[in-house]
Amino acid sequence: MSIRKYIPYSCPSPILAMALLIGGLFPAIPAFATTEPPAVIFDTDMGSDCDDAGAMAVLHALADAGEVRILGVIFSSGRNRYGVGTCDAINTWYGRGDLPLGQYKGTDVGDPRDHYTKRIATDTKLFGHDIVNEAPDLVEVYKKILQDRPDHSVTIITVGHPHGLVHLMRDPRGADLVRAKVDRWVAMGTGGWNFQAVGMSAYCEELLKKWPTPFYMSPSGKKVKTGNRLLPKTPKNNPVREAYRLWKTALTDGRSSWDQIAVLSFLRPELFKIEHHGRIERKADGEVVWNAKIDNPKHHLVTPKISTKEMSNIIEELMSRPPKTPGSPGSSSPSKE
Ligand SMILES: [Ca+2]
Repeated sequence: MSIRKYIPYSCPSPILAMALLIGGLFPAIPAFATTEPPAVIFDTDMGSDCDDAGAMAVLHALADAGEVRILGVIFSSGRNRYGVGTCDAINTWYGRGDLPLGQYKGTDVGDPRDHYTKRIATDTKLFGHDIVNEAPDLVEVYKKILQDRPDHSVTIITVGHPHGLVHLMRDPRGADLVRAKVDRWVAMGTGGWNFQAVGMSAYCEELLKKWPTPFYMSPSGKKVKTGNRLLPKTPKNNPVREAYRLWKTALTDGRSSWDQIAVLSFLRPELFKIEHHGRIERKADGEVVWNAKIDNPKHHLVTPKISTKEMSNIIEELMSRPPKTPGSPGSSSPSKE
């Protein structure tokens, strides 16, 4: 349990830095910050690609290892109701079926294509979960989670279209809570999809302009293929395995790992390099890019510093770990495929 592991990127405050320094120099003195893993709200567009399921598996595996505490899961797509049920199935698989779940109630943002979530979400018998396609409004869930947390202690990780953060900031109480409770926002993005496509472009400028906390962008993952080596050997009622089985040929050929890398960029910072000078900006054509020439002190770019193969091995292993406390019936029965 290293101090570094519990201070991803940077120390959130001078007081905390001093406490950790003292704790490091004099191990007999307890450093309070080392006893609590970082707390994360995970915001996903589960359904149009399978790396969201892989990222949730990585997050749960790290939670099982005591490296993170998951506070809740937000499903951001308004055009596919079953993503939220798939999030519940995955939470249930890892013994966290009672985690708060939020859902976008509008229909203006989201990928209508669904490769796997309806089949997983509606099969409550196989996966043992209880939410199919309905959860409370995401702004209310964000606020409920944030209001009970210590100041500047929560990290929001978005691996889908982050318009929920705009709705949260438009809510006066939500904006106050973001300023008080959120330490940073980590986003999978740049390029066109998450910040531009399927309705997100209407929110992008407002989000980049108004978001008040440090913002870490993770753009990497296309060449890092996972889901086809160890994941197929996990039980058939593992909903993460099922997401990869149903998403084209991901379970046999693997799939890019953008969303898993965004999770690791926060929780395994030793694997990444961070550029601090630059800013995330939206070009006239809507594309979101990193501009290294102009600095926004709150903006940071995070990219892997290990090889594609090393990253792939780390993610595959994390995605395929058995749950520490399985919550789904029959989860210990091995797959025969
Ligand atoms: Ca995604």
